[in-house]
Amino acid sequence: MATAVAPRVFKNFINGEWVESRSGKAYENRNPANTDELVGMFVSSAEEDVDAAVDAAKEAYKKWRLVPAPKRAEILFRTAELLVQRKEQFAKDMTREMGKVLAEARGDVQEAIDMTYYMAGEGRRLFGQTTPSELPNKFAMSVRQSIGVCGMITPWNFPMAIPSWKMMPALISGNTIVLKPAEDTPLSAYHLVQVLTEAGIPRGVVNLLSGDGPGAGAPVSKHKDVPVISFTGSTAVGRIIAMACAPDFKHCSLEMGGKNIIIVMEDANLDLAIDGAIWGGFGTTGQRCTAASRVAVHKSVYKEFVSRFVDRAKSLKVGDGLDPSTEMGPCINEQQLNTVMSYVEIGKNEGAKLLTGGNRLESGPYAKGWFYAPTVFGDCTPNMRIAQEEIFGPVVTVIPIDSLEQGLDVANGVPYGLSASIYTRNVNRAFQATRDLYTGIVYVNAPTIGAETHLPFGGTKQTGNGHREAAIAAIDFFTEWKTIYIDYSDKLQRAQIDNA
Ligand code: UN1
Repeated sequence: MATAVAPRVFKNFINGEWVESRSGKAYENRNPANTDELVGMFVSSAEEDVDAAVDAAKEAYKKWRLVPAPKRAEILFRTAELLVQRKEQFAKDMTREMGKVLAEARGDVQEAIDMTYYMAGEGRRLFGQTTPSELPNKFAMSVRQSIGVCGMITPWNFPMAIPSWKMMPALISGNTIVLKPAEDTPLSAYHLVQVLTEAGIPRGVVNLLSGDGPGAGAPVSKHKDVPVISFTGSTAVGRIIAMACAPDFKHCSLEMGGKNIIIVMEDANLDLAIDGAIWGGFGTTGQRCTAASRVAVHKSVYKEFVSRFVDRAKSLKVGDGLDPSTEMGPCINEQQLNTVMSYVEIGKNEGAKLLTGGNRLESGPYAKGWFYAPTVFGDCTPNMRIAQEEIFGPVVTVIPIDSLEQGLDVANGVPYGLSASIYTRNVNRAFQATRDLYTGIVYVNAPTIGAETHLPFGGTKQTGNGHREAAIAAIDFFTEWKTIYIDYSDKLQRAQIDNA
């Protein structure tokens, strides 16, 4: 569809100014529910833009690290307040560029608000330790120190929440930022940066570059003046980033794939478990790294669970996320839709039983978007590819199990370890599961999604590399410990020797 007026071009934000990319190139950001709708043009950044952003962040760091943390916090408080004021507009823009339903987009903005207030509160804490020295007349303490320029590469599925998870702890700790948001969802990052600017973030402290991974993300991850990289995205890209960081021993936090599970025991409240499996499996069109893409169901309730779960999946209303009656939006783009379609073929070929869905939605209101029907495979075995690999779409595999022990084996028998859940009314089983599920997050009688910002977020195995986001764990990543000893004895005191 031709547009009468030239579309708006959203620029990079470098050293406190909105600037063109050096190449002058830009790309289209389109609505995944209606590709006729152009959300905006965004500049395509390359290495020279990255260099300019890093230079600005490096210069700004000299002053920002010395601003008292409670003062830095004031800017974050104002940012959170502006986000509250603009929540509705930002949520609508997010739905337009990402496709998630409006209620979820509001939740995404809310998650950024929560994180921003939380980290603002840290401005008057950032606790270290004081502890007695083993020697007389000697004082010992540890303090957190900032590190420098932090490169952030963020995904499209939580276009504002995830940038906030990285930016707010980095900022409160005294670091400066170069943010490269996903190519599909730069507008939400743009809004977040705009609000930080209005709240008074000093020039150069936050820099934003739009563009694709190879063009703009890779040069950030390799840049010699960027000692910290925080990435959320696929395990395949995470591996490339880790390798880019390795030669310089950059601090590197990776949040990657998941193949999360809901275990439904025979004593579960089935109504609750079905609600949870629908929300966990099809919320955000299954495009969460925490999505419940597997459900393991005890054989004694398997038949009933499956028939009711499939009925619910069938009745989900798919459509444009701005329509209040829509329950599930489109896939983010054509490539993601193709991935979903190819996994559905894989599932059929490996003998899984397709119980509903399995097709693209293309007619009528779906003609201009990347829509796919909510899909359920039953009678799956734990080693099928559709039960092992992350699909990142509206596809749930249901696996029958005989016992809790088998459920736990199935749960742990994947390369990922982000989130897991158990539905049971037996407290002993619930506790056993929380102990034996080897994941970063465990839920009891709740689905695999819905993490809160003041608790650590992340996973084991190929989901992560040992770091956690959110909570104080995020501060741990964006600071380094400095241990300080002050000897006021006026003589040489030798630890481990003079006190023996
Ligand atoms: C993600 O899927 O990348 O717990 C993040 C949740 C959300 C965050 C998900 N609060 O599902």
